[in-house]
Amino acid sequence: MAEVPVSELLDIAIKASQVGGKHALANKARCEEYIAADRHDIKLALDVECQAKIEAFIRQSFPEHAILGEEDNTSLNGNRLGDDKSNIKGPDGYEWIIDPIDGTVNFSHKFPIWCCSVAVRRGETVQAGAVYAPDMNILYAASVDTPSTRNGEPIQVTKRDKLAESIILTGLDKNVVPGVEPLGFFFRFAENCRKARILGSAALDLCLVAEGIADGYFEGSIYLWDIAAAGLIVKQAGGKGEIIAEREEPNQISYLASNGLIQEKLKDLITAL
Ligand code: LIP
Repeated sequence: MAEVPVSELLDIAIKASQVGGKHALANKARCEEYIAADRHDIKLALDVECQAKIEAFIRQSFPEHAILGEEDNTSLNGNRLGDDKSNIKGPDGYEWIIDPIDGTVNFSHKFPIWCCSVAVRRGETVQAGAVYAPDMNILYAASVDTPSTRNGEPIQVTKRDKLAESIILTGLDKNVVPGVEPLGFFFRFAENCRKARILGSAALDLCLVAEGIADGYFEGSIYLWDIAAAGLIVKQAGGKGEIIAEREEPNQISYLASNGLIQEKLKDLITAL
């Protein structure tokens, strides 16, 4: 497969995240147009629409690349593995990874912490990624060749090395009964760190770590599309991100990221549970 300059991949990732994010923003009045809902999660018509817009945009430049998106299967809890939209994704093939609206529940309730995330990987390595938060007018981006930026300005993780002084972001996984596993982690962070917080968008949580606002992030069950772009943004801002475990569903993982200085201490906290 023809090699694409990383700068070109980054440019398309940024523009694609803006295509998706702007479509959601322009259609905010439709934020309660559900296509599926259960007690703790929803799926909006706009989730699916935004992904279709992003895919069409990427295909204009790279019709042969594979695409994996959260909305490949629109059920809430089904197998979300992307259907094979390209038959030429080999070990060196390119694959775009899309979360059209990360923080769908926030978006639907007009809570401004939501974003559109687009990454592209070659083999196992994410090459470029962009996270666009339209309500706050913030664009985070990074590539393997360039440092992370927020609205074009370079960003850096914090230099805090004490858990006791750190803010840790986490989330309540929609597939785990609230009150059991994720809250165990929340309590452990709350006990041992300055503050534990739950904001509702994993991609933005990670960007806050990259930007040097929060110090760490952990979620016991999250999907590849939530962390693909923002994980690179953390790394290129001087931090560390790693998959702690593969979970039951395809593309479902436990993911830990931090400024790097507290990574091992956080890992000890998590595994101590
Ligand atoms: C959501 C995350 C959130 C996490 C939820 C969910 P969605 O993504 O970003 O932080 O706790 O379980 O995965 O479904 O809004 O794209």
